[in-house]
Amino acid sequence: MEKSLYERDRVGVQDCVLLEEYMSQDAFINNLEKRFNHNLIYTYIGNVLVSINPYKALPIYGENDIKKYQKTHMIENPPHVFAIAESAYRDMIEENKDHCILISGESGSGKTEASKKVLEYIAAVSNQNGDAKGVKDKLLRLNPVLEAFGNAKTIRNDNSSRFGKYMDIEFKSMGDPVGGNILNYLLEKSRVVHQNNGERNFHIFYQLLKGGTDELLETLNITRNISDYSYLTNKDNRIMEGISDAEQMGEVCQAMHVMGISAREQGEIMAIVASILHLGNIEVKETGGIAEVCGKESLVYAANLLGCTEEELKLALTQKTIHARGESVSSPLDKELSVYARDALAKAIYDRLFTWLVTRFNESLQNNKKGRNKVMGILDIYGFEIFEVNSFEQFCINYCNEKLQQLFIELTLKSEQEEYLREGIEWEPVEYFNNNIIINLIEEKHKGIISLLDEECLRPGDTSDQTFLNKLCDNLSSHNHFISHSKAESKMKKILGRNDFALVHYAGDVIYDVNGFLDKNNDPLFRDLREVMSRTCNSITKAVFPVSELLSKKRPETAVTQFKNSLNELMNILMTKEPSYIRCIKPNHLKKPGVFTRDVVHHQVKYLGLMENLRVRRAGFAYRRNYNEFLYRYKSLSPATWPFYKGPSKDGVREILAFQSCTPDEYRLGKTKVFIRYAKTLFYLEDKFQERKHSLATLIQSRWRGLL
Ligand code: AD9
Ligand code: MG
Repeated sequence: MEKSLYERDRVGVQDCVLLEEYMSQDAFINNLEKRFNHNLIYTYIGNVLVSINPYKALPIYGENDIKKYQKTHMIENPPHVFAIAESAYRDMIEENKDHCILISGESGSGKTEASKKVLEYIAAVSNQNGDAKGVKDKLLRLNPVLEAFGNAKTIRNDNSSRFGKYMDIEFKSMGDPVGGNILNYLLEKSRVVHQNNGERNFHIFYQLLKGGTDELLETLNITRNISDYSYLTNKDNRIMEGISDAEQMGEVCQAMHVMGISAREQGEIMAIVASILHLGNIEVKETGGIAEVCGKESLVYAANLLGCTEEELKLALTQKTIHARGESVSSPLDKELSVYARDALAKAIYDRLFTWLVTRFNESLQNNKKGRNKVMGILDIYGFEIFEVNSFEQFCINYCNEKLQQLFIELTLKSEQEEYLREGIEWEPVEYFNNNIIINLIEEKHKGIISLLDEECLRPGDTSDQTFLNKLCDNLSSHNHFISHSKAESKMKKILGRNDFALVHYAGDVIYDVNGFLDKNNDPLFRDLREVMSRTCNSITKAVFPVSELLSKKRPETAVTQFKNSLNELMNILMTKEPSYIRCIKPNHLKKPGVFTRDVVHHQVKYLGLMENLRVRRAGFAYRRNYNEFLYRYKSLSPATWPFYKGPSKDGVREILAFQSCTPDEYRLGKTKVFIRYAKTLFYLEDKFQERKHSLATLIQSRWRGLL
């Protein structure tokens, strides 16, 4: 176990801001590795927590650990996710400020686990007299349901969240939780109909098949056999080691019950889940270019469960009706379009069911008491992604990370600036890379990538992913952060295909393949299907396909515009709060404990912008401390303050620094705090302090011996 903030050789430095080798990425990673090898998975960069996934259960989250962090300051204990939670929670109550904890990192790095630890900590330390038990119970029960419907096994993580989540917890002034609200982002709905090798569909499908009662399965006309369902059997690896789908089904149902979802509603939810499995089994054949549903059984089951007639569903899956000037004309679909329509329906139903669940949870968590409460937000959102092939989803995710990076820089600089102002210290400009230029490239009105994509999606006539790419190249070629095939330098040209464009993100270059951009952005669901769904007897399906949507003359917003708007709303929410950051890193791609692969970590340090973090944090003053605290620790370092000192603490600190020959360049004296510019100054003082402590201890011992 670590002893002090300053212990730095054996187990590395707890706060990288104090690393002596200025800015070296290698030194930074060495430090993380040293600590990881001692099971010290947490390290600070100032008040940013870096967390490395240990891939094993560490005994650091027990009741005693919670107690250890309760009512303490961050510097009093070793770095920990509890320290971040404590500091945000305490500051929220004492300073009456809204807080948010922003968790980022690549898939499998431990974001969701960290968010759960924050929740558990808050639940443990708040409202210990128990009258908010109901709300706390709900907050803790949310995750199993959200994970059942929103998580899946991927090659990177057996329990990968396939959606972004921002959750607000509301507190009364004394710090008791009274409610909450969740915002969900961009569920990866394509997983409902297709999974890559070694991956699974969303957990709930397997949980239902393995854990549903015989009676339920009979009602839903489903078997326990995963291989009976084409949406579940595209690939291998269906059974997840160590996790029991059957057991989790029980937990999910119980959690839904606690969240106020009635037995009838739960029945409807499971009917929808099963109907999707049946939809996937509907086979389509083609005669003379006209699609025809074959194998009626699945069609009948799906229609029954959704609450429409078999005929209605069949027609909507095989034809398209165009309404114009009061008349409607139907034309048959070919097989390809019909399969496309079927899959689009499955995806849409699932996606809307997920949002319905979130809405229901929000109703259940709503705090009806009037009055302004304080809020703590937790953001568990996808980190920067760069795959072999990067598509529309990576574009959205990386755009989101650009926004979060911008927010980080703005908020950090803002809070630095405010602190300097408060302390009466002259503001010294910090050099950093401002990623506004990339955000503008993506979201600028009329000229940015999003506008150009929407334009191409809404433009009548012959449009395709290729025409979109041409449009990007025509409009953006001169932009420094946009690389087209024709503009690419020879090295890049080799890897940049004809369907690709590249963006120079703050975290590095990413090549995007335009294939599928238009379709994913338009996300069409034929009107015939929407109409049928709006008339179903399953009240959830009916509610999530409202008639008003059919009547509306307005074109629905494209996927990217919806995402942009919801991100901007999120930024506005976050801007008003005091942020804390948890940056998660996975130490290897093998999901194994004890393995620290430098290359793998290096890559993430880059994509998380951690060196940029460090630079911004260290640009001004590496270290700051209250006069009283500083004096208390170092008073033995000057004859003016040792052994007794009664004057103002600021003067005492000045005496200490002068006696230790610190130059004016090394520090500033603010109104309540001393600011130390370099880590080396602090280490110098600390070494002196340790020496002095040692010699004082020896002196006292020898006096005692003399007395004896
Ligand atoms: V994804 O973007 O949703 O795919 P996350 O959320 O970053 O991803 P997650 O929290 O799900 O990753 O962690 C992945 C797995 O690592 C967990 O299922 C645990 O098995 C393991 N993990 C993560 N953090 C810890 C920890 N602090 N202690 C022990 C951990 N195991
Ligand atoms: Mg997750």
